[in-house]
Amino acid sequence: MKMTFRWFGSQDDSVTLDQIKQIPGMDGIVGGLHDIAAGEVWPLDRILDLKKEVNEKGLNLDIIESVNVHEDIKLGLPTRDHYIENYQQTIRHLAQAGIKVICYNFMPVFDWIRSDLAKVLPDGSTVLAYEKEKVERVDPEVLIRNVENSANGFSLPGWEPERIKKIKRAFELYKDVKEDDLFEHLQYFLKKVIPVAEEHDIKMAIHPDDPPWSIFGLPRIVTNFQNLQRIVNLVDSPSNGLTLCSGSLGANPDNDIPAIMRYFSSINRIPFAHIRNVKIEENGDFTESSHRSSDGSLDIYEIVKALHDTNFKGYVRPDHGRMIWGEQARPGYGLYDRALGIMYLLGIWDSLEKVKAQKNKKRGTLYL
Ligand SMILES: [Mn+2]
Repeated sequence: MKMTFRWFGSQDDSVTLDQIKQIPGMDGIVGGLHDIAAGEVWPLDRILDLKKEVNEKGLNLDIIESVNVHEDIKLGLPTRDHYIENYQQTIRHLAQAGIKVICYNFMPVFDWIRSDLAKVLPDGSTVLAYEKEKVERVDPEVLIRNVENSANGFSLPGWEPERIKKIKRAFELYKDVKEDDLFEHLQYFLKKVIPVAEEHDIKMAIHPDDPPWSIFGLPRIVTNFQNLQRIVNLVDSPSNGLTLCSGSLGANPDNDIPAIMRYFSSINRIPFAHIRNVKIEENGDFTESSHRSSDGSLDIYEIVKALHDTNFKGYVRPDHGRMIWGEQARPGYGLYDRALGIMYLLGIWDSLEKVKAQKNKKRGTLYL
């Protein structure tokens, strides 16, 4: 397991590479070029500049999150081929810079959705939260404005202004797109990009929908075990993998996250995992709690153990964190709570390693 940390670049992140470097066990950065619109080719020189900046601090840049998929590809429009060719070219450029994993998602119109980016918990920390009733009642455009206004001056990943502008038109276009259509459009995309990824030894890793259910009547397919299995089978290749995100899938209590982790890790389809906890309420609302198992609804120990038991060699990052100790940062992406999350994850991992070593030693002495 290699530990990583998402970083939005020196111009758009309150956290510095020097700070990240000091977190114990840190392997590298999960980076991206966030100003490039979905569908455009990522210029090689910009990728190399980012890599150089990160490498100079002694950190790796092996993962990109995300190369966004143009809406026309998700919609299956005739114009998609042009955007798919651009995507293939971006994969080639990323390969030239030594990138190993590309995270992406296939959510129509919206990326992740929350009703509140700074809900105050009893201990004074603030967290991203989702209140079902609020989201279901709100006009999507009002929701967007609220999200933009409470981002502490940072742009939010996945909420690119140019995509959001076209929102009304997008809703119309999706009117007749059902879940099966979306699977078909994903397969069309994967059939064209996976061979390019394979050729360049890159793993494509789809991120689950967040939350993992339909929002505003839009179809969503990266939501549960059955659908994940269907997705990895759309194109049977080690390059067709998952960014298995415990918090996204875990917002639905029907998803057994340790079992999902165990299965897809055992078939080697998790190049990248996001690990965070969520606390689910009776009515389906949820908040993003600290990583500690007892603070949320997910058993983080069992999730890490599932990876450990299956000899997981991929990348992990703490996903979002709470905002604590007065930090001002992009919601979910402060330094302190994510660093605490890492120490919890590494504490579990190291304990499991120790137990394994002791077991092996005992087994060894039997034959002496
Ligand atoms: Mn995630």
